[in-house]
Amino acid sequence: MSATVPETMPRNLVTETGGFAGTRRSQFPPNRPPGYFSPDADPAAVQTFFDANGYLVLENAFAPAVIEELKQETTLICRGDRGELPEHPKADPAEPDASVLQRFLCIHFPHKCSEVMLRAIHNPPTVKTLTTVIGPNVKCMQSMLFIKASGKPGQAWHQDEDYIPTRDRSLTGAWIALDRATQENGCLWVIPGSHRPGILWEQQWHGDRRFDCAEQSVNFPYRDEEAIPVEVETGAVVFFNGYLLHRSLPNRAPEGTYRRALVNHYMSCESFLPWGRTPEGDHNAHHDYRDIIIVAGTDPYAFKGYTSIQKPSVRPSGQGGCDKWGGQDRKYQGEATVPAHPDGGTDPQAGPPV
Ligand SMILES: O=C(O)CCC(=O)C(=O)O
Repeated sequence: MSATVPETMPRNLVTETGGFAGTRRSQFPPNRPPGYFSPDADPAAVQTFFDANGYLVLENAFAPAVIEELKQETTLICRGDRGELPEHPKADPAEPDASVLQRFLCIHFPHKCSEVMLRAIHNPPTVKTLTTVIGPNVKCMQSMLFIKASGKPGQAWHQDEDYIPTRDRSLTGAWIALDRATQENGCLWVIPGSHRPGILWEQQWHGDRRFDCAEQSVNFPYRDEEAIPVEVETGAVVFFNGYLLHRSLPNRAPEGTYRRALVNHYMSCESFLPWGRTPEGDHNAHHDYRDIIIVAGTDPYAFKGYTSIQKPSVRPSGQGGCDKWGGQDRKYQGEATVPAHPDGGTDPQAGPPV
């Protein structure tokens, strides 16, 4: 924690409750906490809540049949039926789905191999909300498909703009619940209002086995007790600003269950996207990643054209250690040695390999 709190630090948070208590009910309570909206909600109310808190929930954004299709597609992607994934040979047809799904925490860029995942990027209620919170011109640059079977770790506190930098702070995640997300199975936690100072906090290795290999943000002036769980029903979308501090905890639900979520990232078309290394000979200030999809309005930089750089990749779960990704000195709290790492590899939210 830093001693000085920026003047702009929000202290009167709009959110009053700590999310839904209890996780094993068949239904969440009918009275939602603030921040839960329906697709026909007043855009002004949506915008006011999002600007103040940095997140919101859009319930019933995806029809049950579409969620079912996305889940089936998730299984096909994991089995290698939409193309073989790096270091993950196509599954034997005799292997049960449950055993295949257990191998994956998250697959990056699923929309690059799947029409079904690509279509989800254009989901109309999602796009309508994006135009409310971002502006009329919106582009998408990334998708991540979390499978998160029971036993899999979460992601430590972080801000997405640390990984995907916009020039106007417009980065917005749209986190689609393919399964009901609860505290037990590792839902998102957010610190409401933490996006408002517009500061990217220092990042460090966490040394905590509850989390995957991504670093955690530190030295921010908020306490864990200020965080709230964002528990949602299947088909809801959690929108969150790229400066919002958020994390998720491990999935501690009974074995054989999942907390699947498809997360797509969007931003304004007006901003360049200096993501990944600046290409040789280019100026940093001109770097503009163009492997993007326009989902609303117009792109003022359409004259630059578009490209396709990314391919689906598998994010290391961190189970067994993070030495291959973060280096040999990545020790865990209270543990003397770093165990061998079966799935270490690439930076989990890395930019394009330019
Ligand atoms: O789904 C999760 O567990 C974490 C997602 C997340 O942190 C992100 O999309 O930035």
